[in-house]
Amino acid sequence: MFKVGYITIVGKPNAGKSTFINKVVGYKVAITTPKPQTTRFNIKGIITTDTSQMILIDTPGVHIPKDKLGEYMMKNVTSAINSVDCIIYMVDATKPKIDEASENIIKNIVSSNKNIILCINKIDKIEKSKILKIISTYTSYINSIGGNFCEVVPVSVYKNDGIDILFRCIEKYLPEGEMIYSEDDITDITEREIVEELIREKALNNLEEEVPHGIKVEVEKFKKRKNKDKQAVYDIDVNIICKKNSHKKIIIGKDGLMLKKIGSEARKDIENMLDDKVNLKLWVKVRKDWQDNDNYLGNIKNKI
Ligand SMILES: Nc1nc2c(ncn2[C@@H]2O[C@H](COP(=O)(O)OP(=O)(O)OP(=O)(O)O)[C@@H](O)[C@H]2O)c(=O)[nH]1
Ligand SMILES: [Mg+2]
Repeated sequence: MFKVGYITIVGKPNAGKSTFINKVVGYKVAITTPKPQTTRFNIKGIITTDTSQMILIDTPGVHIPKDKLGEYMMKNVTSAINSVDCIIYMVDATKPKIDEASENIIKNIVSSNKNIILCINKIDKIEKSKILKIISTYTSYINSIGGNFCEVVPVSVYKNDGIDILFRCIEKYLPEGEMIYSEDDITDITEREIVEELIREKALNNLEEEVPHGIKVEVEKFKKRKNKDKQAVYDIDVNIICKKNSHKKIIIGKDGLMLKKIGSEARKDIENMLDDKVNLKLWVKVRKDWQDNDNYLGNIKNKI
């Protein structure tokens, strides 16, 4: 009785969705930062065991879009909700208030008629006695709009606490079937895309306020060659696109130091992933209003 199915993880920005997917897949398929709105498109993490194949979909944090980029991000979420067997609704235990954004997410997932698991993350940061109150607040709300959670699982992704229970819960709601992906597959994101995402992660970590949220990273060249010592080297050329000249200045930094920092942090992670040396070149370009221009949003649109 092998089980196989799709599970999507939805929630507000910063709930820990991408951290969760990386932890359970055992590989960094999605970037994570302390800043909200890190993830921009759906990323699959595939877990195959003796009893099941779970295809988990990490989605962008739900927010009110300000531009086309935001609209496509939210369309990624809607399409993930409607194409799965089970939904994990992830809530940050340190920010348990049900606000308008939470209400909208809950209404949306209830109207999809799927099995919904409430997963309360970051319980390492709160007193255990508070968990029951959070559960009852969310359960009362979903019941008041005619829905219900089929399971409720408090977890700490950091401490690996509750994850095995969550997995057993998910399996219950998956249909029987044959494997969709091969046993070795862990994700659908390509190496090129991971490179772009890793550079964006370093930009988010090093730059303040709206600057990193206004950038897009595009790999222009991604080529493997042998150097004179016959060692493999990747030549990777990348454009960091931002929307204003003033942002470009900040990204480059005084004497180019900020760009160097972003580049050297990203290079380390990229070398780790590719397991070879990397020659990384970064250029910063200004494209006004790229966030509202379909020509620059293709990769995010294609994930819907
Ligand atoms: N204390 C604690 N922090 C966590 C836990 N899981 C994730 N975090 C932190 O929460 C922050 C947000 O994590 P992400 O995984 O990027 O959150 P996300 O839900 O994917 O956010 P978006 O992509 O913006 O929607 C990061 O700083 C994580 O390190 C946890 O179990 N405990
Ligand atoms: Mg994320």
